[in-house]
Amino acid sequence: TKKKGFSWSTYIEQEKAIIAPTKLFKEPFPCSKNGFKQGMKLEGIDPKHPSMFCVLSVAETRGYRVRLHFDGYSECYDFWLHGFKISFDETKVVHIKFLFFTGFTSETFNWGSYLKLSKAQAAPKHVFRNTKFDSVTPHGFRKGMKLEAVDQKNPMLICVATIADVMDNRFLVHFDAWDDSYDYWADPSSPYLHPVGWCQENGKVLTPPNDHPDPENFSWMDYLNKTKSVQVPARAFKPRQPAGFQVGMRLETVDKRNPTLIRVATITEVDNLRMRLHFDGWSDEYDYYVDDDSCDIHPPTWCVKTGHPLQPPINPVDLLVTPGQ
Ligand code: MLY
Repeated sequence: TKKKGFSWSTYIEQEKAIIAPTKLFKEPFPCSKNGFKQGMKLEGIDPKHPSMFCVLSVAETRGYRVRLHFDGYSECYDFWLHGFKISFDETKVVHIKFLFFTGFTSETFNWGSYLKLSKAQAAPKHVFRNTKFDSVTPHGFRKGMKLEAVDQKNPMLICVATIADVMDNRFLVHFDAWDDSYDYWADPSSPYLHPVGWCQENGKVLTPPNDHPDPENFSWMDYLNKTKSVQVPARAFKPRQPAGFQVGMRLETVDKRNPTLIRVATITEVDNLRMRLHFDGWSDEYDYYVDDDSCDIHPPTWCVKTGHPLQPPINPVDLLVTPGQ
């Protein structure tokens, strides 16, 4: 028998389910075409090492998604992004820290000669999201300022942190006296950031800098004095509210284990700003948690509208092997 294409309307009717309303998604449907083409080169942040800006090539495009490759590295580090998530700032060339092809170091690297040498085209400016749009409101986060931040690699920990870099409306959070592998980019709406003194006020344990001589008796006042630094002003923090997703809503979501694929999923738990996603028809062991502003979740029909394949739900019955066959 020939398989028919997946249809959201049929599926919803059959399952008596509800779809997640488009308005709940941070970036619902792109309003322009994806302009990235295979082979184009650009600068980007390494998602596994966010303090590093790297030279990338577009390896593949799928509808509005782009697979990016680190020049000079194995394909196993490739990662997927949405076209409109890729921002651009030409002044950031100076940030390239991590180059690995013969002939260049981060000091001698020069886009002009690199493009000539590799006979490649730079991704033109107009295909990037206009980051200036995001940077209209000035905010109180400045380089060197201190704050209390959740370590996203160890989410139970709230730690002493510093703003290490600022780019448009985003800034890099670094944990004091730790290496930069825990760094991450955030904006003022992040729920993971708090002003100095927040832990104490809220009865939470604050993890002091890794090299603190007397971790039991950490004092912000002494530390700010000693490091001659100031805190991020409390008014600069603008933590976002839950988007309003509810248990049972259906959506399209990237399969974490195989990010090439987007699947039909159901929200099975909502906990403030986080939710648990279940892939329809699959075992619970593949469920995973996302923030409700994740760029890996999309409203139903996103794939068909942006020209990306959608993996339909599997019928658990299809997985059972009939004895004797
Ligand atoms: N010992 C653990 C936790 C490290 C926490 C680092 N944070 C505070 C930046 C580890 O090494 O993974």
